[in-house]
Amino acid sequence: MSLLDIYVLGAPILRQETKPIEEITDEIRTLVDDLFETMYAANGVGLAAPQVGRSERIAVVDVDDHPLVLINPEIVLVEGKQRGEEGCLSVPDIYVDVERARRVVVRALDRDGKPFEIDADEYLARCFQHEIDHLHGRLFIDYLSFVKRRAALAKWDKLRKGEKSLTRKVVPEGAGRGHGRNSEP
Ligand code: K1U
Ligand code: ZN
Repeated sequence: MSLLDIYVLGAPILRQETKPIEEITDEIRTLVDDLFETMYAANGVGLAAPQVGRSERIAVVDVDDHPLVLINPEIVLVEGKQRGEEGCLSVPDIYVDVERARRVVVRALDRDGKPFEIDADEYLARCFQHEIDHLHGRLFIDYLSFVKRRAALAKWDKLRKGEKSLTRKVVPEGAGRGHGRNSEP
């Protein structure tokens, strides 16, 4: 398994449509394993293939110690609304309130290519919507009003301090401070 670099806001791959998976090969299973390893090391609850520079329609999610692989996922039912805070491993240290559906039903293939459906609400539903958006080139900041989006982008530019690289290395726990809400100042 490998720890992959994460592409950050500004990388064209984050705005591209992904390609559906036709066949689950060993290469796809390796990508799934690498996505999990990278997501856990980055303290995330989800990660989608474009975030590691790949164009396959695959995401992984782990909310409450329940790892899930989503291959070619589709949202087949949406219901209600919820508002809550979101972060993104491709836009580290920016947290904003986003309105999402409260409940979604997602249809996908698992890592063996077996179809399944999952009915999710609240935080898991939010996570699915965030990850499936990544697979269609959408980012959480796209849901902000003009003013809030401009403020988020100004903060991002300030945090970047002229950094040119469109990828970031994930520093595993214990090897550095890392990113995230609970990181030390
Ligand atoms: O796709 C990603 O960028 C991962 C992202 C998913 C996500 C976060 C919050 C709401 C919906 C979807 C993250 O995991 S960012 C990390 C984060 O904000 C977080 C990590 C652990 C617990 C709570 C939040
Ligand atoms: Zn994200």
